[in-house]
Amino acid sequence: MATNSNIYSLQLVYVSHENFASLLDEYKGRILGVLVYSASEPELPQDGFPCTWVALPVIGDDACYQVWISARPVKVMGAAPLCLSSDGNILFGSMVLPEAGAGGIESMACSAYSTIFDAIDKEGYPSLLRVWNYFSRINDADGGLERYREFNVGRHEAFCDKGRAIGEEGVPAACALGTPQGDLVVCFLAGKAPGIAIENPRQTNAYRYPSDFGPKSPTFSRGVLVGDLLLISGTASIIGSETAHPENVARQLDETLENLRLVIGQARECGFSVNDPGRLYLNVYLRHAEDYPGVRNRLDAEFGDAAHVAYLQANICRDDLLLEIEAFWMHCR
Ligand code: 3EB
Repeated sequence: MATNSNIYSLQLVYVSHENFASLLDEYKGRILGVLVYSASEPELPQDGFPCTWVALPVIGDDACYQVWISARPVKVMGAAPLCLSSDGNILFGSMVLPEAGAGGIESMACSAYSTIFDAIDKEGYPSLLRVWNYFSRINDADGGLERYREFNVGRHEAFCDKGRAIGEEGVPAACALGTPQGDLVVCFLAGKAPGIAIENPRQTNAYRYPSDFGPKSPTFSRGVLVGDLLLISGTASIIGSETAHPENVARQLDETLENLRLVIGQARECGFSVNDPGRLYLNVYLRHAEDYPGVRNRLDAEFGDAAHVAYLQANICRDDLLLEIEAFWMHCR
C-alpha cells in the first residue's frame, strides 16, 4: 500500500498570463484546477477542468494563474455552476454564484456549501480539506450585519443542515477575502478521508470565536495536513480572538509571521517534514497596495528567493486587518 505521503501527488505552479498557455500544453490531462487572479476578467480555457476567475488585482503583474496539477490523469466531472475534477485521490472543485437573486450573501453561502457537501458526498470525497472563499463588499453592512458575518451565518447553517461536525477534523483550512467586484467564488479541495486539523496554540480556534465577531463563528481550522502536504489557512494578526495592532501594518506582519511559524510548528509535531522553501507557495493579501514595498522587503528577508509569492490586493474579512497570508507547502513538484 502506498504511504499517505504519496497519495496526494500534487504540484502547484504560479504563472503569469504569458506562460499559461504553454503550461496547459505541458500538463494536458493532468490539471485539476486553476484559480486565476486578475483585476479584469480573463479569457479562460474551455478544457472542462475548473478554472475560475478571482477578481483581485495582482500587485506587480496583470494576472497570476495558480495551477493545481496531479501526477496522475485527471477526470473532469460536474458542470457549471459547480465544476469538479479528480485524479482518483483528491477532488478539486469550484463554484461560482452570481449575486443577483434575493436572500443576500447569507443564503448564497448556505446554498453554495450545501451544494458542495452534497456533491463531495456523492463523488466519494466527503472530507473538505481546503476552501477558498471570495466575494465582493465583504466589509459592507447593508443596513444590518457586515457581509462577512452574514456569510459566516450561511456557511455555518450549511454545516449544520448537512450534519457536518464543527470541530477538529470537521472543518477545512480556508481563506475568505473581499473582491472589488464579481460573483461569490468558492474553490475547494476534498479528500476521501480527513486530513489532520492544525490549530494555533495562541489563537482561539476560529469555530469557537466569541459572538463579538458575529452570531455564528467561521468554520475553518488554521491548517490541514494531508499526507505531507500542508494547507495553511489565511493567517492574520489575531491573538486569541482579537486583532492585534489595528492600523499598523508592520506589526501586523510580525504577528502574522509568528502565527505562521506556530502553525508550521504544530504541523511538524504532527509529522510534517518538508523543509524546502522552493516548495512553499504564499498568497499575501494586502488591503492597501501602498503597503507592498515594505511587506515585500520583509518577506524577501524572511523566505528568501526560493518561495513562490503572489501579492494580491484584497479586502480582509475584518475591517481592522491590513493583511492576511495563506500558504501551501507541497511535498513534491
Ligand atoms: C482569522 O484568523 C482571519 O472565514 O474562512 C482567515 C481564514 C480568516 C479563513 C474564513 C477567515 C477565514 O479569523 C480571517
